[in-house]
Amino acid sequence: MDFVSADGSFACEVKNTALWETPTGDDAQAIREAYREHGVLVFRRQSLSERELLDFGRLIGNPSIYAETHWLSTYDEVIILSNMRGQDGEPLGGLANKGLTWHTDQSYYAEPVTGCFLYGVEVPANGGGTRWASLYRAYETLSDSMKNTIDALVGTFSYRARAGTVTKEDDNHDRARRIGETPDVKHPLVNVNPATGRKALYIDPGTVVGIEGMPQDEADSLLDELLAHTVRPENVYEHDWRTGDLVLWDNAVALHARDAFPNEENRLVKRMIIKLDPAQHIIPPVAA
Ligand SMILES: O=C(O)CCC(=O)C(=O)O
Repeated sequence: MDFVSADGSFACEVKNTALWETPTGDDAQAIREAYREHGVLVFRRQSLSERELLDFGRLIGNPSIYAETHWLSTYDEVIILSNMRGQDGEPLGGLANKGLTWHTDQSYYAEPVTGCFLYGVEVPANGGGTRWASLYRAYETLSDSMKNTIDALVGTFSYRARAGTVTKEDDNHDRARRIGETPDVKHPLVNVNPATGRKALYIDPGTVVGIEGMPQDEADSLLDELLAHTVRPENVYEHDWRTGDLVLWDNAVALHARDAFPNEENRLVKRMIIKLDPAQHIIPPVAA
């Protein structure tokens, strides 16, 4: 196995792997460490059944069940994101427009499941790429005075804000119930990796609706400034999907966004969320 920078970015590409044979021993450990260190790992051109995807997921953490159960694939842990429809005309999976803007997953929960896999099964020739921005690098490249300003700040993370207006279609998929069951939660805007001591920014545009003790207009402009700093091109990895690509990321240390693609093109990716080891990874804590 070789670990190299993906496209000169912070993300790490793991070369010379055949993940259908689940890595063991030193190889497994090297993958876990690279994942912890870089936050985004790229494996090009794999050929994985859902069973093999799940087995690889278990090497990284505990594959978990996603809230959107109507997007399920064969295994409860694997969901389908797609614009395609089956022979019965029904959608094969979900494709949220909200994915088009920078975000991180599950920040609105008290205990977010932070690991995530995307596996490309059918990908468009044009568009439909995915971008990641490192929240470690974002923090590390802030000025000392900005670090001092934000080190102890706490944000309010809101599922209601993230979910937006509940439409009738969403209602059918239980979104209104989920909004009711997911109260706003407070997380620090800066978290520390328990194993390495490395600090990462924790922002989620569209979900963080305020900062404790700060007037709304100041909070809004600080959050805008932090986002602009985070997604500067030198801090972003842009993945141009090819069939069989697998990308793993840690939602506590990276933002992501999908690019649009033409309606007439097909895109189907399989997604799995993974509960990560709290001794090795940042699990955003609830702020007191
Ligand atoms: O489909 C993609 O490329 C990104 C999906 C996404 O935004 C997500 O899984 O949260």
